[in-house]
Amino acid sequence: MNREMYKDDSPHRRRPSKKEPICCDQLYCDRVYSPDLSFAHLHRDALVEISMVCKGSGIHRVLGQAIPCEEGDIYVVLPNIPHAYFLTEQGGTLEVRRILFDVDPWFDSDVKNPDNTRFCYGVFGDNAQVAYATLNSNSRSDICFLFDSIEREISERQNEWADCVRAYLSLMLVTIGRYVSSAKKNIRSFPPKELEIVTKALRAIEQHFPECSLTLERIARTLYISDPKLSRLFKKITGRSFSEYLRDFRIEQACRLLRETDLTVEEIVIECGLRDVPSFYRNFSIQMNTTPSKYRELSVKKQNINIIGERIMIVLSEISANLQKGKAKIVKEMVQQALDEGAAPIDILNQGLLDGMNVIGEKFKNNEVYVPEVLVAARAMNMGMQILKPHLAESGAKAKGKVCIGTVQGDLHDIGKNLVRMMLEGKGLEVVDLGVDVPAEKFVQTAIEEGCQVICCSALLTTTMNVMAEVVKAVDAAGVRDKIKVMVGGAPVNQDFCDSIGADCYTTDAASAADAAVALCKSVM
Ligand code: B1M
Repeated sequence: MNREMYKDDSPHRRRPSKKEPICCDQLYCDRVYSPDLSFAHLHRDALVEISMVCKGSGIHRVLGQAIPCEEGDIYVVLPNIPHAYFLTEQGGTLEVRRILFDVDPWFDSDVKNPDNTRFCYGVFGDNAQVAYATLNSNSRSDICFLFDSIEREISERQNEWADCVRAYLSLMLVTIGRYVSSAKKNIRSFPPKELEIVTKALRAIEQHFPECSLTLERIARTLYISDPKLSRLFKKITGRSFSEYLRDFRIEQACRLLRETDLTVEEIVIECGLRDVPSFYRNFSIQMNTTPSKYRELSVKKQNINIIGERIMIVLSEISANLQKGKAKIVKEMVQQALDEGAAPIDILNQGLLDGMNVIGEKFKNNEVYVPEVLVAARAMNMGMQILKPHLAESGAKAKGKVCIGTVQGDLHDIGKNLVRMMLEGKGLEVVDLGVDVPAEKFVQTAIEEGCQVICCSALLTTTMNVMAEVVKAVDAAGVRDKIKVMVGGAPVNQDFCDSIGADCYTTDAASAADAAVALCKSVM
């Protein structure tokens, strides 16, 4: 194994920087997030890599061959195999979770020959250098568990952590091995010597692509082989001729510069060692199906969308933080700001207001905050809701129906109930709000008088839940059971309780309560 190459820290061969490699480069584990572009040049010598596509789809280029990769695909790549993940030009996201490990110190006698696959426990059935499979959801969660365990062992480094990592890794290889036999296919294998030659040629392209004078002949000379031999091997292993590969590589770099810099097309042509501007335009449009300027325009747009997305996330987290501090005025302003910046009302509700309220709830439970803090937070939530409410209503589909809602007798909690009411209104239902501390008879009397199809009962206390049973009994007693349905909800309520009292429907949250109410209204109208 080529340790010198492995230690090369040139930008093309950058080592991910999130965590330091451990124990003599034995093992490295990370997650790679790619916001917009390819993360190329991931290959390393002396390391085996296990990678799993956790999100999105893209291209895994292995030895110049493009393999479409998608969520749930898992790859095991042998040392010395140049490979890289790319987003497809449609964009989107691609998240790949990886473990890189050096088998050398673990399997001392076995790995001098990079074609020796014994340490991978039969993953590479037919001497291939890359094995891959698409995992089903069960095996995916097994593998994710193993990734998590390995990451945890590496970061915590408790006693015997290295042995644990080894054990998890072995288990992972065994699990993957089971699936690879039913995999799509394996990349073909090549004799080590041929592979080494082409790998060196590929690396030379990476390092010297800006030089116009880079030719197959020049590389062949440095590798001490004949031009025809290199040309033949190159085509055999990468599936493309040297000149095609070099051209595509340069175009790829040009794309990167178009996305990441303000360089002019003329400057990019020079930076990438391309022949001239007209041939760049020609090749670019053949390969990318668009012009360089349109490509740049589109990627700027995509970046802006990402930036806006990030800004919205910041505003939402500030809404949550300010709500927790009870800063009602600021919350109100920030809800407006989030709307102005294009945030979806439901996201402002869930990721801003409700997120903050949940934190306060947890703290209240743990005696980290007390009633006054909860009250000011609730007030801030209501102020935010004043701004949000009409927008939630707008974003909901209109549906006809009438319901009454209230918090049951003995219970004064109304934040959740108000939220359910707003979502009901958002769905276009007419809502009669009976407030808090509502006796069973009041629910039924109102429903009959107002012509409601559904009674919505909210309870937050275990001591008041039983009033809901009284509501069901009162509806029965009034002889309107077939015309009026009873819905129940609130933190202590669950489906079992709903069934036990004979109510018609239970939902966990305000949004699903609104959907269910619409369906119930339809069923009795
Ligand atoms: Co009270 N409180 N509280 N409290 N309080 C809880 C509920 C509690 C869990 C706190 C705790 O100990 N961890 C606990 C209840 C324990 C239990 O019975 N299991 C509790 C207690 C004990 C009390 C007092 C008894 C405290 C005391 O005085 N010693 C007292 C009771 C007063 C009374 O009601 N008689 C009391 C008082 C108060 C305040 C007045 C200070 C305040 C209420 C302010 C107000 O509502 N205007 C308050 C608050 C704010 C809470 C917590 C912190 C937050 C509740 C809330 O608004 N959550 C709560 C702790 C917690 O939840 N972690 C707690 C946010 C709200 C959006 O969620 O209401 O669950 P929630 O609504 C959800 C879902 O449940 C669902 O949709 C909503 C979200 O999408 N949903 C439905 C609700 N109704 C639905 C109906 C549906 C469908 C879904 O269909 C019809």
